[in-house]
Amino acid sequence: MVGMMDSGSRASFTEKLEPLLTDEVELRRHVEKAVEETQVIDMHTHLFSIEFGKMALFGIDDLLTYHYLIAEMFRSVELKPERFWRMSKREQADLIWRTLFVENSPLSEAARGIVTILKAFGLSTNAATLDEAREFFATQDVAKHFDRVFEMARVKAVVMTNDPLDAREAHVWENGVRIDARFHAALRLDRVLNDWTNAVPKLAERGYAVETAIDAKTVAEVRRFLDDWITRMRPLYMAVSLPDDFRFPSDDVRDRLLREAVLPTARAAGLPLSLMIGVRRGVNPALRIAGDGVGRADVKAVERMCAENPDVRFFVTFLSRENQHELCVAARKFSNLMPFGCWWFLNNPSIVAEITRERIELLGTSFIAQHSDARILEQLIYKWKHSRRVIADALVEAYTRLLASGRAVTAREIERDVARLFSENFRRWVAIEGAP
Ligand code: RAT
Ligand code: ZN
Repeated sequence: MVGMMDSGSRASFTEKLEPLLTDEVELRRHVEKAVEETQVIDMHTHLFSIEFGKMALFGIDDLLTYHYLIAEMFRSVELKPERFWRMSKREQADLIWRTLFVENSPLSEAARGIVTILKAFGLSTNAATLDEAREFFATQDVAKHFDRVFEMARVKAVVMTNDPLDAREAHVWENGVRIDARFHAALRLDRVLNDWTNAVPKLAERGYAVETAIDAKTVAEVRRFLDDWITRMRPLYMAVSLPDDFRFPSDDVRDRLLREAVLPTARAAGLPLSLMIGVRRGVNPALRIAGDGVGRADVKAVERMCAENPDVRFFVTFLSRENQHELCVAARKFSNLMPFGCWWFLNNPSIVAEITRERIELLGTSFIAQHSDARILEQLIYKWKHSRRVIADALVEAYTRLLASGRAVTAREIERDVARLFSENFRRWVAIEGAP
């Protein structure tokens, strides 16, 4: 209990009927409830809806062969990567289970995530084999299972990562298949912006007259490509992951494509651009998808981009812990910059706790607290459960400090704040149903 508050003798903007939460235990209870119950819009995942067929991953074998776990497995077993890649998915999952869950305690965040999922479905968390889990996932009605997972995770919508140059994916879009309304598209530009030489023949195959050397015609054709896919996918934003040495401005192809094709398209279509910065692809190529690393990047690149393009909105996340504070400061300077999520190697309780606290201290509630990056459906359960726990603690701490300074909040204010962090800050920036 922190002192007595002036609860309304003078005119107050907090509604008369809403009690001020002046008791710390009550305050915690309300924050935990709001964080627990508020539905999220998960603004960056690699999930696909059922309509995408085999690209929609779910079940124990996909969960265990998640690349975060593959990387961890290699630390505890003597096995050449080439041998691992020759194994079937089922064999890989068995090996990962044995290595990380039977022969070792699943203490890492990604391993504990599996435990959280198994527990959520009432499955054994310490079985010697995967028989029970396999039987469970194999006997679920897929559509009902998707609904159930969304409900369990309290996720109302997810944003996919959509690569128009992926033939399997393009096929679904081009056939005009009606996609589950909970799955929104994001137009991913990695191939075009990070691998232009290889993108050129792919674009040419699809009827776009582009050349490796960028000229006016090529720029116009890239814009036509983007426009066609915006019409087809109706993405909520365009996105790209960028290396740690990303600079802006810069004297390279990416800079020209950004300036002459991507940014003008973002402006014309009113689409935000999402920048995910600091990944070092293929640090250990033998590990394939599990072989990427991290590097500290230059936040000034984002500041310059935001300054030069005040009419474009940027969602930004950095992969390096060292860049987080600077990102918060940059966001204070540019209202067209929205920091989001604790990405990939940062999505661990200790780091989410730190980043969320520094964001609250510097930005209040004007950021997007988290995204899941889920690749396999049921990961929504663990990633959101774990994040909610840590975000709730950070908020309790912030409100308690505020209370000690002399300002109590109401339950409704807490709900409003959590809604901003979990969906509204995103919703306001994209053309999602219900957006202003
Ligand atoms: O977190 C991940 O799963 C990474 O492999 C990447 O996909 C990353 O999130 C990205 O979107 O590039
Ligand atoms: Zn991702």
